[in-house]
Amino acid sequence: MIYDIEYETMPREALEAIQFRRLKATIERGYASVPFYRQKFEAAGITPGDIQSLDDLPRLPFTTKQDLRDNYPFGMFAVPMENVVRIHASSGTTGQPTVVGYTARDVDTWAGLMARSLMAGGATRGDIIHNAYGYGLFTGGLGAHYGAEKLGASVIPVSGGNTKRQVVIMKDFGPTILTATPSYALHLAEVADEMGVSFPDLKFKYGIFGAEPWSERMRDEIEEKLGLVAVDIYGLSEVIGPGVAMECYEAKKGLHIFEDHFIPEIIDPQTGEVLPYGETGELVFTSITKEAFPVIRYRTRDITALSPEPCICGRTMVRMNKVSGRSDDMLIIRGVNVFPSQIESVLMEMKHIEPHYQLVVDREGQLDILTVMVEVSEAMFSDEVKTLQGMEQEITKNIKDYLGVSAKVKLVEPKAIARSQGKAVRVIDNRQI
Ligand code: DLL
Repeated sequence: MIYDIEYETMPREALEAIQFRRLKATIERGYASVPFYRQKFEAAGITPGDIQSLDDLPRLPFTTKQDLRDNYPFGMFAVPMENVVRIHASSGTTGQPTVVGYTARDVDTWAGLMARSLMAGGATRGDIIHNAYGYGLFTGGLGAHYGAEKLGASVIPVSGGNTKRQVVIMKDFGPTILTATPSYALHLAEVADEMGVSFPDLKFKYGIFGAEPWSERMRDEIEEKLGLVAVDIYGLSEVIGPGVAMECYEAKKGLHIFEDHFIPEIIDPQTGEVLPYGETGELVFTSITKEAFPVIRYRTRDITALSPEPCICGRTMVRMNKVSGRSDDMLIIRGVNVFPSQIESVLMEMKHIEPHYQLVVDREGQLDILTVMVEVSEAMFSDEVKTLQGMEQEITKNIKDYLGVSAKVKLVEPKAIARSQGKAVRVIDNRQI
């Protein structure tokens, strides 16, 4: 029995009453146990007693990634170390890693959330879950693993890498659910193909993919190549790991946020002002049940919008749109803002293009130069150079027409772009060097 499931269809008022009670407790504990929060509150002239309703949440100061870094490694923990049973860390591609901790109860909460996520994504206790998220400091592997066990499914803890061996396991064990990053899922299918294994003929029904942005067009591509239903899962280490929000397989349209544990807000990233439903901005989360590492108004830097529209699955929890990218991944090319996922959408519209691409940004003088490297199908590449040139021009035109950005397009041979076992590296920004 997965506890907490009743929250998913609760009337708004009842849910908000629970949220407020939990929020109060989190704020009081954060204030009492984490010097950082006390100082921040004091500087803002606010005490926990000033928070009288959910509407008062925006009065609290934000917490940023930099704040977590300043308190590296354990300065944000709200419980003594003897109560911490697990430590994870985010990869820290843009600086010092962020370290997060869990009490035994937090691990249990997280497992419950992941079980609920897997269920929303189509998994049942009768399923065999091939878990190709990386195990280790990254939260993907262990997060999905504990959730699968909590659900009562059978989990294969295969992690990322050893791709050929994974294909053999998939063929022999007959897993029915695949959990992986979308880019690694595509790589699995590609290697299967090289080994003469038809991926769509395997037993997979659902793929639960996340940890990196992927466009709707990429979803179509994956569903076709892998022969499964692809659903999106979202989360971040600072908030708990995967299992913060999840698409339902019924609608596949927006991710239900587990609001009995996390309160979402969308803010204008420039002014910090809270934006209404439907407007796109930066996602902010307050955790309301975590013990070891509570976050209060944490700025995720992820860009999305919230929708309270009822869903055909019956869940009443607010949905967030697919994350288009992080504000720090946004490229500003000669004044035009563009996310890699938007370029992905344009590329995936075209025939003979493979779902493997990389964006290279250089600076020549004062000008930013964007080069889009994308693989084309084998047949195309062996064709005449003239055809390739025509295709490059067509992609350049489409990118300009749809996104307003001038890009150089370079078609490359199949498998020319490095494959990743976890999150794909979509952007190489040479401007920072
Ligand atoms: O990526 C947790 C996770 C694991 C989520 C497995 C889903 C599946 P971090 O390594 O801390 O945690 O990275 C979090 O990844 O702020 C987003 O920018 C991005 N991200 C995560 N899920 C999605 C998604 C895990 N579904 C950061 N769509 C987040 C787009 C995502 N971006």
